[in-house]
This record gives sequence, structure tokens and C-alpha cells, in this order.
Amino acid sequence: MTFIHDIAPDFPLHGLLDPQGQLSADTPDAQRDPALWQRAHAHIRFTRRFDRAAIHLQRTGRLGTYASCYGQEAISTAIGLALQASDVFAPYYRDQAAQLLRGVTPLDILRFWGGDERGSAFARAPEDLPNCIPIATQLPHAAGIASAIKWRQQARAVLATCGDGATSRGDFYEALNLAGVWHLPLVIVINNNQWAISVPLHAQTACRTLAQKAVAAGIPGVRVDGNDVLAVHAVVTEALVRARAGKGPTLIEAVTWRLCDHTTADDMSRYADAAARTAAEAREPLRRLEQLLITHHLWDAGKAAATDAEQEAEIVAATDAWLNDAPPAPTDMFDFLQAHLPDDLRRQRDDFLQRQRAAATPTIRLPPAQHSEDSP
Ligand SMILES: Cc1ncc(C[n+]2csc(CCOP(=O)(O)OP(=O)(O)O)c2C)c(N)n1
Ligand SMILES: [Mg+2]
Repeated sequence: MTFIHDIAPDFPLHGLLDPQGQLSADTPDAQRDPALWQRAHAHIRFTRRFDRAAIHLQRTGRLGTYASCYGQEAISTAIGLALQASDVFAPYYRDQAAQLLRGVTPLDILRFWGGDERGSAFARAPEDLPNCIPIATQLPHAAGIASAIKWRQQARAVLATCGDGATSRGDFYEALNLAGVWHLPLVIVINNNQWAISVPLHAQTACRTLAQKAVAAGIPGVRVDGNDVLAVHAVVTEALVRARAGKGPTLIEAVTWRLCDHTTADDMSRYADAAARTAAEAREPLRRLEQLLITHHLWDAGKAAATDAEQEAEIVAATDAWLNDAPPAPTDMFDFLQAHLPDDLRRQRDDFLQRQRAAATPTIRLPPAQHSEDSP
């Protein structure tokens, strides 16, 4: 008898840049390009700086709940660098790095986490989906977009992201199955940060890897070191090239560790082992990239100071723009909901406007009418 476990295919962890900043001998030419290293490095630094500023705004009561991406920036940065402008990106809530590379602005992101609908109306990435908070619902949407692209015979790909916890949801399996059976130009990248809020991966699934979930959908599944921006860039680029060329979908599991609280509403010290966190910190993505640049004389204290000043100025400008932002129109909650409001919501909107106008018109308040107990 052969047990299914014995024949489960193996999913090795792909890597190019190790935690000491050593580049593997089999690194493809595209990932040997110092311009790519510098771009990725500058962007991870920028995203990290922006992330800190957003947490600071939340901690001082000037931003709503915020989901940090600290320690996981390499995955999203590689995605942003691998996507072409004509592709479609369906993010989840830890994809600040890719969104910034797609032309979503820091102000857009602050507006989003501040509860302002204008933060999802990206001027420079109009076809990308807005940030997705409901777990995994972006994945069937992405499969739908991919099927439209296939129907129109366009050489474009859709890339959707999700977390490890999201892979337990029906939406994940449905999207994957549809992508397989319809051979869709869809790439799904899982940010496996080992946690779904306080639920560790081993309590989430009995699977040894998340990449192997591709097997049931009949599509390729790839496992990559999510702290290695060059390896993620290589596997995502390859999957996107395949998708655009009509060669079907890919599932990518990018393995990392959530070095931050789930959101600013969480305190991971209550459930995460401090030693495991320290071990994970040693494998974070920025230091190894910095080491690679130093080895090739592309990074030094002077460059750091100049970049720091430039990035700080950009973030201060975005923060100021957010703090001085004109308030959104209250009708935004209707107007950003659906392209064509159904009648009941249209009536609610009209009613809301009427009440608002009435509230704004000063009225003389009369004392309540006197009436006897038995009046109708
Ligand atoms: C449909 C749905 N169920 C539950 C939640 C509450 N929730 C928010 S984040 C989260 C955990 C998600 O974990 P994972 O997919 O691993 O992503 P991560 O936050 O770790 O990046 C849950 C259960 C939600 N937002 N949507
Ligand atoms: Mg997770």
C-alpha cells in the first residue's frame, strides 16, 4: 500500500541571496543586475520608513488601525518590480510595498487606513483592485479578471496576494481550481508569515507546505524564501511571463515571518515566542541586501545619509498632506460602494442629504406641545 504522504511531491525552498548576503552561483542574469538590487534596497527602506510613520500616526491617535508589513517587504517589493503596468494587481492589506511601486501614493494608503474612501481611488493604478480586508475574497475576483483577460486574448497577467491563513478559506480553493481548469493568466502569491493573527501555521493546516495546495488544482506550485527579494523576483517574473504567454496559472508560497504585531490592535508578545521572533529577525530581508551592496561597493554611510534625508522628506510631506487633508464628503460611503446605486441605497443617500441639510439649517426650537394623557 502506498500512502498519499509518500507520493506527495517535494517543494524545495528556492533562494538566491542567503542571510549573509551571499549570491548563489546559479543566480540568473536578470537578478545579477546591480540596478535591480539598488532599486529593491531603496524601496524596502522606503516602505519600512513609511510603515514606521504610519504606526506612529496610529499610536498618536491620528490614523485608524494599521497593518504593518515590517519584515515582509521583500515579497511585496519583488512583486511590484516584476509586474508590468498593463498587468492587474489584486492586493491584500500587507502589500504597501507593491502598491507604492504601482503608483499608489503614501497619501492614498494613509487615507485608506484613516477610513477615507478616496484612498482606494488610485489615480495611477486605476485597474488595480483596492486593498482587501475580507480574507481571500480578492482571489475569486482576481480569477474573474483573469478570465476576462483570457477572453479578450490580451497578453496580460493578474497577480493576487494573500496570507497563509487565507489558504484555509473556500475562496482560495475556488479561485485556484478555476484558474487551473480554465488555464487562467493568474499568479497567486502567498505571504506565509507563519501567523494568522494569533493562530500559528501548524494550527492552521496539516500540509507540510502551502505550495503543495497547487497540486489539487493541477497547476505549478513554487516555494521561495520570502526574505530573499531576488529569489521572489525571479519566481514571480517567471510565473508572470508564463501567464502573459497563455501558459496558465502558478501558485507561489513565499516563506517569511511576521516580525510585527498583526495590526496596531494586536499585541503579539501575548502569544509569540520571543526566541522564535529573534531567530526570524536574523533572516529579515533588508540586511542581506545591504550586505550585497556593501560587498559590491554600492552602499556606504554617505549614500545612506543622502537616501535617508530624501526619503524622510517624502514621508513628512505625505504625513502633512494627510494631517491637512480636506475631510471626505459623507456621501462617499454611498458613492464608492457601487457604480450604479440600487434604488434603496439611492433613497438612503437622498434621505441622508436631506437630514444633513436640515441639520445645517438653524431652526427655532419650540417647547413640546402640551397635551392631555388621553390625546390620540
Ligand atoms: C472573511 C474574514 N474572516 C475573518 C477576518 C478576520 N481576520 C483579519 S486578518 C485575519 C488573519 C489572516 O491571516 P493571514 O491570511 O495569514 O494574513 P496575515 O494577516 O498573516 O498577513 C483574520 C482571520 C477577516 N478579515 N475576513
Ligand atoms: Mg499570515
